[in-house]
Amino acid sequence: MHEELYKQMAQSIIDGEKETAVELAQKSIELGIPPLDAITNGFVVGVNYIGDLFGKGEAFLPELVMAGEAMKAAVAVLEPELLKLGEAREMMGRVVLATVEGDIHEIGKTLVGTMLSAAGFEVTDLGVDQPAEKIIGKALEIDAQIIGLSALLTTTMVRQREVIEELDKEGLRPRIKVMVGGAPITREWAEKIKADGTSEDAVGAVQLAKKLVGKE
Ligand code: B1M
Repeated sequence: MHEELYKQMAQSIIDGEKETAVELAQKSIELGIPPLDAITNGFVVGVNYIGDLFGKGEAFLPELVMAGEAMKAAVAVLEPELLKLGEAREMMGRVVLATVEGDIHEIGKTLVGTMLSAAGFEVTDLGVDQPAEKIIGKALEIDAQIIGLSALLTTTMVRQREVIEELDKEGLRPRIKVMVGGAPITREWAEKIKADGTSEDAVGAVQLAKKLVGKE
């Protein structure tokens, strides 16, 4: 079902057609397609495809940028729908979310933040390229139970470890738990840097966050 629409969604990202991507996102809402299905079966397929081509040197930075912009715009249309799905009745906990220093990938991190909000977490999203001090400072300021760190580059994933080491140095764990994620992040990496957990996607991130605050 909706295979044709999903294909068009993927293609709109591959072509970097922001307006088309937005229209298709709106169409999926009208058709009653679950927003996360539209994202994962449609738009993500396109962004992964262009990412692979870029990795192989068969697509170039401007194409990656345009695909990223189109993806961001489509997800922004679907975000309110994702939030509506939340049947949160109680406050689950406070989360500070950020993409680590040196890394400007934001789409997956924002999606994780939206899903956490829908599940009842109070999310402070600091955005991208955030240094450890700022992330930890904000977590202390709002008395967060969880810090969520996203990294999409093999060169920036080490920054996740820096945040954890800094928290350890300050004696702030286990009071503040750390969850890590992003395309290059594996369970082995999470264990190696002594994170409290990782997940492959936004749905898993919500399950993990609930577990970390003891509200599974
Ligand atoms: Co970039 N980029 N990029 N990029 N980019 C990748 C990551 C890359 C794999 C592409 C490739 O070469 N195949 C590659 C990294 C290679 C590597 O490190 N091994 C790469 C590169 C090289 C670069 C630049 C260095 C390119 C250059 O300038 N030469 C540059 C880096 C700039 C910087 O950060 N300093 C760069 C720039 C960009 C754009 C700005 C053009 C754009 C980002 C736009 C934006 O975010 N506003 C972009 C994009 C779009 C991508 C790809 C194609 C797609 C990323 C994305 O949005 N995916 C990506 C290839 C790929 O990943 N397939 C690529 C969709 C999103 C929903 O998924 O972010 O994985 P994702 O998030 C998922 C999960 O990972 C997880 O849940 C999310 C939802 O399911 N998750 C978490 C994420 N964070 C989590 C946190 C959690 C838990 C789960 O807990 C806290």
